[in-house]
Amino acid sequence: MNKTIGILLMAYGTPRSLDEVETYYTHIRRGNKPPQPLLDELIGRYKAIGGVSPLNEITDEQARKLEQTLNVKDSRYKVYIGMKHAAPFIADAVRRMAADGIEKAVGIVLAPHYSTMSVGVYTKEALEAAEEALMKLHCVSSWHMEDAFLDALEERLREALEKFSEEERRQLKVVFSAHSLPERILALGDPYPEQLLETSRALASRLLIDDWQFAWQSAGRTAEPWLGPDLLVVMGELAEKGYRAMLSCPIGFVADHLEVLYDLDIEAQQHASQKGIHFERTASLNADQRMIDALVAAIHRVEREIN
Ligand code: FEC
Repeated sequence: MNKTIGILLMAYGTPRSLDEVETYYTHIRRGNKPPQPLLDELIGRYKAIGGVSPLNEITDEQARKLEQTLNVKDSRYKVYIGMKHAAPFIADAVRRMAADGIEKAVGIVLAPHYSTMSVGVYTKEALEAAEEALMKLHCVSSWHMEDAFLDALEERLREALEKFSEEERRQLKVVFSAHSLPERILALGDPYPEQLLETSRALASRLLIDDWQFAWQSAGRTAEPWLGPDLLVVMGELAEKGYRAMLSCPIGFVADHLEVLYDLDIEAQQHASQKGIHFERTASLNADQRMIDALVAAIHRVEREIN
């Protein structure tokens, strides 16, 4: 029997060049080509962050460190990357594991909070592929309250608070955020909003932050209603209330990518300067060792549950 445990590390994926943006966007839209103005706008956002997103490189680094950390005590783990919207796709990674003779695997998504429309989609694809390949696969559903994850974010918040003057800190709003989703998830009793609030409350309580709120960001460009309030709307309201300082902490994301480097660092930053607000954001976790430790803890939790 093959004793190697496969780890399916699932990530969003990003185009590797501007030429791949159309194929990528078409995949996100479930095979529907984007209208030209939307495609041009998306290409413009990638150009604004330097042409490509660093997401694939960060995912590779996270995978390398995860395998290294898992194998410190017991070298029986092999990490495979499977992506939602770019190659290697999730099902390809599962098939590669099976071809390598892996019989048992644990899957985890590089997104800490569970939603049927995000993590649920990754895990469904992975489980279907595993069933076809006759491989045993169990997936972590969420890891938003792992101590190591909260420790890493706590440190990022402390560092970012230092960027404000003492006077600014007297009236500063901390805004936790995550990717918005269509409002219809609420009718499904989706745990996503509550899990995000759990992480926000835990961090606020660790840092004794009273003045905080949660906002949604990066809503899709579709006709249906998306969860709000949107971060930019919140910023406008804060300016009207006399706030001059805002610290953004995008707890739903673990890496630097378009939704952070464009939506926060460019779009929200421009909005803030128009509103007279000093805007900062917490640095992304990327391949921070505590982030990796959080993944390891969540993987071991699932292993204990299945053994
Ligand atoms: O850096 C990069 O190139 C990739 C950045 C990226 C991340 C990301 C994470 C999440 N998304 C989630 C949900 C949706 C839904 C739609 C949607 C659309 C896009 C588009 C781009 C994009 N997303 Fe994404 N997302 C990233 C990039 N996302 C580009 C298309 C243009 C646009 O709307 O901005 C709407 C799909 C539809 O049209 O039907 C829904 C969620 C996450 C966080 C969890 C995760 O990482 O999986 C949820 C990173």
